[in-house]
Amino acid sequence: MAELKAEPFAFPLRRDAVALVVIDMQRDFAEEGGFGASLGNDVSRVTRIVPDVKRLIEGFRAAGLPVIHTMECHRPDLSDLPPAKRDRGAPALRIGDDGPMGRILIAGEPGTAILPELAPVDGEIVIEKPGKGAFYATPLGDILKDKGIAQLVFAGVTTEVCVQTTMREANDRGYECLLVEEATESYFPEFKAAAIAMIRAQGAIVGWTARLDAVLEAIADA
Ligand code: C5J
Repeated sequence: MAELKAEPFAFPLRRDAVALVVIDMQRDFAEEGGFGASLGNDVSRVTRIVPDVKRLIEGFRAAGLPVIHTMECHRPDLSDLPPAKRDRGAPALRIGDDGPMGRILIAGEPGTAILPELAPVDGEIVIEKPGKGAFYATPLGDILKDKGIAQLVFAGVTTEVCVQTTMREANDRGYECLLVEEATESYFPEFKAAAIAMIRAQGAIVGWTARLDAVLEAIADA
């Protein structure tokens, strides 16, 4: 076991049982014309974390540790899209509509793809998820069990929606969870700060948070 400097106290890193989960680093959340922009958000906030997410992914790959990617997306026939999700709010484009990067948040469309700089390499698992949490209606739980994974390091977007939802799902399932602060982002800086505070409050009630350099150092040494 290696000690990783984290908040609210050191994370007991287990090299034999840790995986990185990169949540929804998709064009639809990071580029003009996608889902995030259609909701009126400043997507440049997401683009800015790409170099740090890349460093994290490359650190895990160099250490020979598993990297799992998720994508929020729906079937082309929308059979996994609850009307309550499609109808919510007043976006310029709804899920399933035709946009400049293809149909919004539909599996296989160009806009739904993971950003090319962060694209999965051969052998990495990609989870397509219809919900905000990555455990709901996906094989993620079974895959982690098969691989003997007990600790999850998280990156991706958005901090308070899909990242935090997945961390809470994982925490309830018994995983030790850690969020890398520079490798996650929200369209709302105050929501990112609040999510980080909520996660590590009350003695890591949802999990730990740590700086990118501390994570890279610990996984290289482990
Ligand atoms: C959202 C996500 N925010 N990946 N999705 O709708 O956080």
